[in-house]
Amino acid sequence: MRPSLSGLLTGLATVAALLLAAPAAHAADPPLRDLATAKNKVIGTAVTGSKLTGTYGEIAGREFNWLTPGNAMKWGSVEPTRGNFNWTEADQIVDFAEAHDQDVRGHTLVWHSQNPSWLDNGTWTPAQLSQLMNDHIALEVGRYKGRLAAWDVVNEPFNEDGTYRQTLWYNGLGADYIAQALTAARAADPAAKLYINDYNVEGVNAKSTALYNLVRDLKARGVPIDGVGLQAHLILGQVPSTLQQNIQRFADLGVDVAITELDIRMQLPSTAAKLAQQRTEYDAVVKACVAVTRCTGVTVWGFTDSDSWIPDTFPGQGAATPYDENYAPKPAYYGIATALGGTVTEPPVPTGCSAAYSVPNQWNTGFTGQVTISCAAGSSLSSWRVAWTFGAGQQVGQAWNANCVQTGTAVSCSNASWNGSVPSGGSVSFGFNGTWSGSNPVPTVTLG
Ligand code: 9MR
Repeated sequence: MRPSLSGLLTGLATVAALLLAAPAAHAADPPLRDLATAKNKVIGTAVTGSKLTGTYGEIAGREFNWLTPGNAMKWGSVEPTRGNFNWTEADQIVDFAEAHDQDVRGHTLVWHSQNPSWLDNGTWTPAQLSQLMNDHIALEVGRYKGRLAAWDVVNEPFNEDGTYRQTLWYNGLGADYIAQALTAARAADPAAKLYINDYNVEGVNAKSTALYNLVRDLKARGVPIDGVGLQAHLILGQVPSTLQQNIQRFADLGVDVAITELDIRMQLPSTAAKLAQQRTEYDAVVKACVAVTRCTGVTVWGFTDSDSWIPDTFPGQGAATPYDENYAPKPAYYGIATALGGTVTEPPVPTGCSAAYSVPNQWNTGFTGQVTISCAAGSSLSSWRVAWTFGAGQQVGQAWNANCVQTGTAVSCSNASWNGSVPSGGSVSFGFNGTWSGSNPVPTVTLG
């Protein structure tokens, strides 16, 4: 179907607006990791190993100087059946980190969740349990000895009221499993910083006070404990007012503090107002860490909304991370940047329609490209064409949801018969397979 003349004119008008308002292809300059380093802090993200390529890998490497494997180092991932190990994803992440001059936080050794079923379902005497735990720590920490900066040795040991969580470990070994685990980890890698990590311990409350008392007692006994991880899975509008005070009281015990899993979730759909509030709250959390010398830094639990655990676990909620699903930095990104002392040039509030290019997947000589055409409130399109130049020899192959042609280095993709219309506040995506060699830089796309 051919677009109508009036549709074309609307399209042209919105494209003209886009040219004035298109967000910068790259976020802040300098990247977050440089800002953090200047403040003597680190900025990290949880990552999925298989995604560390294309745009995801580019952002993870450029913006962050710490990585935490989101799942790859958990017991259930590395030893799914007893005695059979799978280190593929964990190794991939550690290799990526070393290639990008990043540190790695190992996550996590002793937890009640994501254990292999052979472990959860086994019947163990205390002696066997202790042996299993110590062997696991010796093996996993030993494997990465000298390569990891820190380990979340014990994860989530407390209930909300500050009592110990009844777990495989607590029920079998008593509260002393924590001291045992820390001691085993220190023996396996004396250089790694050893942490206890928990959630809902960001403010001063019963749970964080239990953690505080535990750390104080472990220190008094000479048990190796270097730090406390405050996960910080927060809800929009509910950042604890005592966050900085709480960080400070742990620091005063003589341990480091890290914010290890920051995200700030909201009820969907996200709106400009909610995203602005989220920015303020990201800024406040990072500032609370910057304000305390022994707060080492902040790790976000996934940097893009497309790699966040929130929508699966809390249906109807999401938009919790600093980048949107198409890898565009959100206001929250600028909140982090400014809290780290950056003076960022922010893109203007989007108006009109724009096109964003990303590489969701890349392998040997092939890749998948994705382009999303989005219209801000008040603008719409009835047909579209996106063009770019492939400057590094890339070649478009099969496309879906668009008709693409490449002439020399010039690529032009126009809407399919069914997706020319992009409503106000809506978006349309298309994808293609391509080939590359040498490098595969992201081109600048124009919507026209
Ligand atoms: O991000 C992780 C997600 O992919 C897993 O499905 C989930 C299972 O519990 O674990 C997530 O990470 C958790 C982290 O390991 C410990 N703190 C809470 C995190 C969110 O559940």
